[in-house]
Amino acid sequence: MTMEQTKPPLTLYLAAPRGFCAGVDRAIKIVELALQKWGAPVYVRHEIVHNKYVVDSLREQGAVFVEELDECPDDRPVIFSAHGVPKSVPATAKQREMVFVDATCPLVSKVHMEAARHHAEGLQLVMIGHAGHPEVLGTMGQLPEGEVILVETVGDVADLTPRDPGRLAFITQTTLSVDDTAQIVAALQARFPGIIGPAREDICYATTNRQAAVKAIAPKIDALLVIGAQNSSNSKRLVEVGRASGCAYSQLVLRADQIDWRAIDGVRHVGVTAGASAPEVLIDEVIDAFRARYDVAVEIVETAQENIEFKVPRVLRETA
Ligand code: 0CH
Ligand code: SF4
Repeated sequence: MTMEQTKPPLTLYLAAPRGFCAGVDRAIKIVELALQKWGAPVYVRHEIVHNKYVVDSLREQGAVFVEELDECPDDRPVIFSAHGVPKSVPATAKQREMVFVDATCPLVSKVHMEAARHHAEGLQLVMIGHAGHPEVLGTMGQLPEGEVILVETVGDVADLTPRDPGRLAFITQTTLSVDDTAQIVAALQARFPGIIGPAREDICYATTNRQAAVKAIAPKIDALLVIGAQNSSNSKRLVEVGRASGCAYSQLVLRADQIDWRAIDGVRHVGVTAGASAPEVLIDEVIDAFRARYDVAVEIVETAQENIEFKVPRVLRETA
């Protein structure tokens, strides 16, 4: 009997869509093109996207990752991450006459513009999001202090003390749980019936699609692996969606070496997906790790097709 025949059978259900979204693709391209155009080092304020593998490979090509602009010299280009930055950051870069490229996802910038529009109409804003997340800091930082109040949970809605309860609008982080956010929006609308906002929320197409795909595979599987980083909000939400959809074992893994094989021993139906910042090469690595241990059948469960692409900023277009 060959080794191949002794491997136990296992079906891997691959969620589609999974992995890179258009905003992540563009942000990584911006760093690569900046390195081509200006040479190393190119500074990047915050992890361009929340994935150590991506960050390490760009670092090898000459990118230098920092948390704040004051860690960058005046005479080297700096890129702002996909999550967006407070208004003060490009303003300071301009003052210092730095070359900078903003890799904020256009769908995050859209929320920034929504916030500015409501503010111009004299409304105070409520932002649904996670405290301390760079996207939340960037979006809240579009407006003066006190103009955006953060709520994280349904419970927070009861504690809100707005300036004028009749003059409110809401916005959201783009990478939240669709279901949890719907509940917070409902609580806001119940307490402030006149509150203005988007049709549902500002969660982007990629986040929505990846969560829907997890819901579709959940009934078929006994374990879910989400490939993504611990600081990746959208990836963590996929783990929660898996659990809420009935998959008791739902785990985030950065790459194959983090899989707890003992925990899934005996499981024959495993779901695999990846957050918007996880590269496909890490998904392949996970599939290969399963193939080394099991006789694997792969089934793709596709719930949507994505063909969105965002252009890189003009300054890098001819380099592209
Ligand atoms: O999910 P978060 O926002 O933590 O970020 P990520 O993992 O880098 O994914 C890309 C989203 C960037 C901004 O929406
Ligand atoms: Fe843009 Fe959505 Fe991707 Fe964030 S997750 S970078 S908002 S497409």
